[in-house]
Amino acid sequence: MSRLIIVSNRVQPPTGEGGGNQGGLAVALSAALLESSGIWFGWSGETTEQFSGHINMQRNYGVTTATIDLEEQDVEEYYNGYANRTLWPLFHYRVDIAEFESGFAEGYERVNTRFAETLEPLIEPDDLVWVHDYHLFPLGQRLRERGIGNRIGFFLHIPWPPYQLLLSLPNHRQLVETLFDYDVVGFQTADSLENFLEYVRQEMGGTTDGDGRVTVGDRSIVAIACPIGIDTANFVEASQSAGARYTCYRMRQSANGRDMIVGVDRLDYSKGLEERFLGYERYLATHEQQHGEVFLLQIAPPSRGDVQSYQEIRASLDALSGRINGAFADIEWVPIRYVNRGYPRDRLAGIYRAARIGLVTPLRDGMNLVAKEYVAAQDPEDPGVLILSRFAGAAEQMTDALLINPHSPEEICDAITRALAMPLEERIARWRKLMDNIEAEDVMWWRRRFTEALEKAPQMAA
Ligand code: GDG
Repeated sequence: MSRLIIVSNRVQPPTGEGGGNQGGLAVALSAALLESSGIWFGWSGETTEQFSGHINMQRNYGVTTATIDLEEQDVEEYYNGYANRTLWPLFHYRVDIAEFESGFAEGYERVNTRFAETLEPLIEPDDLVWVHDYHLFPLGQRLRERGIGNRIGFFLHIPWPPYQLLLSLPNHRQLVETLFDYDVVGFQTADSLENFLEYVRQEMGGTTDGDGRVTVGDRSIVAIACPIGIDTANFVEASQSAGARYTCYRMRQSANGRDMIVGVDRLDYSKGLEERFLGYERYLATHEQQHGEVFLLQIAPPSRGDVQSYQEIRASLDALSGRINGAFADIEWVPIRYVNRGYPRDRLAGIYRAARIGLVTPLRDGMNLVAKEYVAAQDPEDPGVLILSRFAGAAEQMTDALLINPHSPEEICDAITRALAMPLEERIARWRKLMDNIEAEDVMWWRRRFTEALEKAPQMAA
């Protein structure tokens, strides 16, 4: 087995709590690194006055991490700028809020070059290099320029936008060309893969064959749809832990016989939180007899607070939840419990299990792991119902959820009505099918599928 080098913007080494507080992705990647004695390389999250290229190597529970500090200007232009104010909105179809500043693009190029410069000496001839996500599109190209001939793969965690939308990005072609320095490029869904291929055919005159080979000029890569899963066994275990059971019990006590609907999301405009609140408001407005019988618990830990659009969505949700609670609450019942903080994984699992409905309404999402975690945490004998946006990547696999258009308050309202009335037999039948998929295509399956494709790829000459 080749040694694996994983590169991502941030690095999440194991914490030694049996994966208890580590996300599924980190658990899966750590397992792969342990097996292959690999290295996880990325930004430390810290800033330094002047970039030195100093690598901080650490070993945590058998996993080696290598991190570098960046300058404040790097963080502003590369991370807050190009990654999160240009690419993130555009790739989530929000060209209306994407910002196109040339300074951001320069910072993005500079940091990718810095990553390549510092990473290069760590790479040995037989290593597989696996680059993650939109922060690092050009990294493969920067490594090739330094003579790295190893197999290098790239996986995109967010959606790939439709061809016409991508044209609004200045220098879009330059960005897409960087993907042709990888051997394997993975997308979350068939839909994203098709959008990518459409761009390649229309804009680059490329050709595709039935085996996933994509050719432009003299360069061929393999492009695959490879949907990420969760660490299902670990999450099921977490949902049966003492912490989860206690949290579930406490939630049910505090629900006091009311049905709970749960939403868990990073506070991000792509997650459709406003639309969710509006759909629930519609439900309350049209189901007066249900007042006092149901409530929505929305957990939304803040993220990317330095970026203005994130400050705006936060203010807007504060106002909306206040308005809805003001309009409908009475002295013994509050329709929305809106919580701006995160919880440990086992407690989260207990909260999912206590909820009659998992309400997941992104306007666009690469995958959405919360939908999968909600299903994994359910009691098989009395499972809740997943309501899922058809615009989440997860909807391609999770066709037994109640699929809705999150832009329509009516569809959200009708799905809540249907879920609350759904007979046990139907709930079990739907849950079983969802669970079968989550068990079969878990995060280890995803990781194997990608690394096997990468191992099979013909090695290019340096
Ligand atoms: C990107 C893509 C893709 C949330 N609150 C708490 C908490 N979380 C955890 C969830 C879940 C993770 O964060 C969120 O994952 P998502 O998939 O829902 O969304 P993104 O953060 O946007 O992730 C996405 C993913 O990458 C993987 O490829 O699915 O489409 O956007 O695991 O549980 N975890 C804990 N406490 C919280 O309060 N412990």
